[in-house]
Amino acid sequence: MTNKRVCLIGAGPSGMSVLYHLERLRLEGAIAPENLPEVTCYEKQDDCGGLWNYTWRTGTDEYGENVHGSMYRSLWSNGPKEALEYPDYTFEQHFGGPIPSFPPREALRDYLWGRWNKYNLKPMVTLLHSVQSVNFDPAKDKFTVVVKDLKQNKLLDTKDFDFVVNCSGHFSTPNVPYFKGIERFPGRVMHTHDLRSWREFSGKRVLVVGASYSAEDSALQSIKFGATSVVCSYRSKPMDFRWPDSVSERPLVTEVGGDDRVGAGGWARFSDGSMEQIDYIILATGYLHHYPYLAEQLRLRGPNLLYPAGLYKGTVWLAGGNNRLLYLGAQDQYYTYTMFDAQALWTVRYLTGAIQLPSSAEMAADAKAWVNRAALSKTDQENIAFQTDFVVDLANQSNYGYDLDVSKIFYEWEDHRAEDITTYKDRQFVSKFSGQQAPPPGQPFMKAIDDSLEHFLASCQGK
Ligand code: FAD
Ligand code: NA7
Repeated sequence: MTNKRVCLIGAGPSGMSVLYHLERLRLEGAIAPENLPEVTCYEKQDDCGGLWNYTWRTGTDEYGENVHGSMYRSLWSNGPKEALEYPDYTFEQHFGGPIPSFPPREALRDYLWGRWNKYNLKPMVTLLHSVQSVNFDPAKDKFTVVVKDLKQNKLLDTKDFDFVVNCSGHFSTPNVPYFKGIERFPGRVMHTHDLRSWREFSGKRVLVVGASYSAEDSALQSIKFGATSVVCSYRSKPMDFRWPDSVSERPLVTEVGGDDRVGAGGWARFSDGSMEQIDYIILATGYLHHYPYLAEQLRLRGPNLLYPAGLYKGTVWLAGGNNRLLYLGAQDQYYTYTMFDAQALWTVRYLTGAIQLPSSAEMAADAKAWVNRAALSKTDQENIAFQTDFVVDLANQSNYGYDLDVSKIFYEWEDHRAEDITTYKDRQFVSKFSGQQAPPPGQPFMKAIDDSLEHFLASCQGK
């Protein structure tokens, strides 16, 4: 019998965690050679890192592929690092000392790389290869996968795989709603996916549509970089933070318009009948589950949820009884790196035969129970408790070896956000895994501009 062949799509934090645990267990001799899967990891970017790789590009890249990156310059972690810290590789281990709780993007990327370098994972990734199609062939009982070598601009011969592990992320294809009159709006309209620099908002009046993380950060970043006013428009409920005076919230925008003469501004009308003069529109309206390369019957669809339907353990694809397609990181996220890591170890245990699936009926009932509970989860507290249980369940099933429950940190973080949305990133937490107390940041978030790793480390107290 030949070893199972696995196609791993994407080398962001989720995909890299699969490679990490597989290699760790292999080196520990914990996987019998006959159970060791042969994994091919395809990544369309030129490096591992997923969204944590900053790119200046928007739209399509030099190979005509959709640009994956949604991160902008001046992006600081929106949750405390203590809530995403890997228990077996702490921030203290990586940086050799304490760092503040809310590092900029480059510092988090560096941390991820530190853990991946422990097992020299990069050579295991086939970079600049984009998966173009995945079909399941019942006659062969295999997935047939077509991949494009981007540098050579060449489709490779179709390859057969026993499993497909989809780690392509779901915060990359923007959800772009239409608002009446938007085609005639005289200013710039952009989705947060295409945002790279906040400097162009200096001196402008900005409309932000949306009421979640991207909307919150868009409002704060705009005023940090000199926007004169920001109006946030919500569909369901306002964010209701104690905003600075220059930020306000309105119900859903119903129409936008303006004057086409050079230098003239635009306006927005809201469902309460009020109007505002605006220069720019930022659509912070979230992202789509978008997997165009997956065959129709293998495609996850729907909104951004804590527990998307149809996935056993939030991971195994259930439709049509095809349980050899797995989705990692498809959840809405409070927990991030550690959730992907628990999911990855669970996946590795499954791929290596250490975890056996129950019957289809049991899997469907289990998934349904989680979906039903998620539907009842409304408040941040309930959502955090829900995701904590989800992560702990995965960790228990896969013998993760550490208690990943950091709900107390998340609850405290929510309290800080409610107290003052402009200062919550200046607060400090204690690491559950190193016991280390974080120092205050070198500069408050609302004043910090230089997001480079070099500047961050230099400005850390004690460095
Ligand atoms: P991704 O990071 O999206 O990686 C997916 C990988 O798959 C990419 O490298 C992509 O190139 C590759 N890929 C996609 N399609 C193909 C294909 N067809 N063929 C080959 N490769 C493919 N999380 C936090 O913890 N803290 C934060 O502060 C934070 N801020 C965020 C800010 C923004 C603006 C966004 C959008 C997200 C943020 N996140 C944050 C959440 C982020 O989603 C996760 O931290 C993490 O990056 C998800 O990892 P992933 O591996 O699942 O997906
Ligand atoms: P989210 O968290 O999925 O939120 C999307 C927001 O966009 C949410 O408030 C939605 O309102 C709103 N939305 C979606 N469609 C519309 C329309 N048609 N009209 C008005 N408002 C709309 O995405 P984010 O980008 O904020 O966050 C994604 C990740 O990036 C996250 O993990 C962060 O770490 C950064 P709703 O509340 O559903 O009514």
